[in-house]
Amino acid sequence: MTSHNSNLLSETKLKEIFSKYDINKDNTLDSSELNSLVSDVLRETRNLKHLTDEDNLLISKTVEELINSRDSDQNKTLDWAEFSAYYKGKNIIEDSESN
Ligand SMILES: [Ca+2]
Ligand SMILES: [Ca+2]
Repeated sequence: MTSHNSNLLSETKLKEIFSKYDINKDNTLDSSELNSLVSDVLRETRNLKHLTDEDNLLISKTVEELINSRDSDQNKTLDWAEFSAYYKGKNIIEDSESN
């Protein structure tokens, strides 16, 4: 049994998340794809069933900030390199202690 003190997901798992939310499979996450990712993360981490207007506002703000700060090539989407750099810099997803 191995336990990690770090909350970081493995790169494999992170890649799974990336492709799961990459709905149109263009290998980048656009703002609407990021929106559903951030929504799910928020729901999971706060154990929410429904998101309030306030939550949705927070989500779109987060997505906007994400793109503004992490979109190095400024094409308004986050590719894998941009996304993983973001994740490593700022832990948005907590490890769910899955076995
Ligand atoms: Ca996409
Ligand atoms: Ca980009």
